Amino acid sequence: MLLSKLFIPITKDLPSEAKIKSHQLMLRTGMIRQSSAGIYSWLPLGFKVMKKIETIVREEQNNIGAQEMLMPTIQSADIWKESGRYDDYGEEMLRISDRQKREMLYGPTNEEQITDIFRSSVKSYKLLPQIFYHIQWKFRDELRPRFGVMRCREFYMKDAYSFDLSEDAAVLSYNKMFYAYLKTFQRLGLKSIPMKAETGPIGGDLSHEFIILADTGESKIFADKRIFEVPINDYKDIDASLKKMRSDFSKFYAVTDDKFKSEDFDKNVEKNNQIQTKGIEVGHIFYFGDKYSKPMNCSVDAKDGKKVFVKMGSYGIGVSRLVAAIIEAKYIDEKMKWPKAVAPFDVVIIPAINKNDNSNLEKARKIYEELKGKNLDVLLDDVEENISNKFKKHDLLGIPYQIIIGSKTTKDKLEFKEIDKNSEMMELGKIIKLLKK
Ligand code: 5CA
Repeated sequence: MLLSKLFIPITKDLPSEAKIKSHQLMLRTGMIRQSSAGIYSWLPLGFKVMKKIETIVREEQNNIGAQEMLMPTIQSADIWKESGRYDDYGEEMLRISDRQKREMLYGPTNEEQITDIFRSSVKSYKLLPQIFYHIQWKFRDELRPRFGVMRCREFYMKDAYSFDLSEDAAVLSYNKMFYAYLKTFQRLGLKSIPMKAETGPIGGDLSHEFIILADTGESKIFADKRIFEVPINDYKDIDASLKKMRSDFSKFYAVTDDKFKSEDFDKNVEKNNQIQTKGIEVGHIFYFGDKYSKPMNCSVDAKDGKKVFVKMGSYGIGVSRLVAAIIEAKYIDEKMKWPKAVAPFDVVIIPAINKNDNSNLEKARKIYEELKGKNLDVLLDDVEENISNKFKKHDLLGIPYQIIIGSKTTKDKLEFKEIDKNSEMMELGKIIKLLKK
């Protein structure tokens, strides 16, 4: 992509409404634009990063056998009345009526809708277990939307739902998802910690929040610091090892403020292992048994012919929130630093362009074509602008690698720079190898 053709409306001014770094940087680099309170448009750069995150989320869901589908954003109020949540959900739910005066709503989550789909087509235990997921926009009329896409009203979520015959089987589905979450956040370059959590309006009694550390996080966390060292091994689909992995994490105390009791903290964690810090909730998983299947009469025939209400869990990842969360976790000073897996581009080529001499730009174009031919996602900064302004701009954009074409360039070596390191002179072949790694 040529920078001259790319729509990145970078602004110099610090947006006054933005209180945290990710919100400031996302506005300054034109990743998002507010359309009304807590509702954002995703401009090309922001959208590209979000799509890369979505792909990783999808791959890890597919990897544990979850099946992708797509449910609508607008739901009928009837199913929510059946589950009993229509009144309970309160003002966070955006209620709409259609031209026939039918009560509709913009879905804040999809437990009712998936239960309705499931009960109308699955009648036998033979079709269990099942895990479905979709990646879809949600709307929650938050009282105080804030911090940009971190806590907004319209947001993009991966939500998955599991259906099992027994509680034991359901816990296995829960463990699979627990593992998929750890893997997903690891691939995104994040260290996530599963913490025991309250279930809130989703319900149930088994729940974990996945938190990443960041000073600006809204969740207060209290943990045994050894939980940060628990390894995430590659588990095959074996029940026992998944169970072991969850129990490896469970050995160490880690809770958010709503579950925190100082006497428990002191009893379970030695003073020198205690940490109190802040984090961002990027995912949340729940097991709630028959909370929805019972009132919505979603049952299957078991082997002995008896009707059994299916045991369900639900599992969310804030895909749009992750864009901001990654910035919060990674930025250094004023500089954005995208992990390679989700960076908007693999590398940017920055030629020093002089009004009377096109030779650097010509060289840069050749390298650009060569890198594109190697399937790299390359940005060429072909804008005629002072080189120091260019560097400032690219510090802001945070593309992990830069190739600088200027006075240091020789016949066979180019100036190559990893974003927060010193540059070194390198042959193009070696650069390509490094970028492809
Ligand atoms: N039904 C369950 C699981 S599918 C559920 O809705 N869980 S949740 O309420 O915890 O949301 C899942 C994830 O969505 C959260 O972990 C968070 O990352 C993201 N999220 C929730 N509310 C918002 C919001 N207002 N703005 C941005 N992201 C949000």
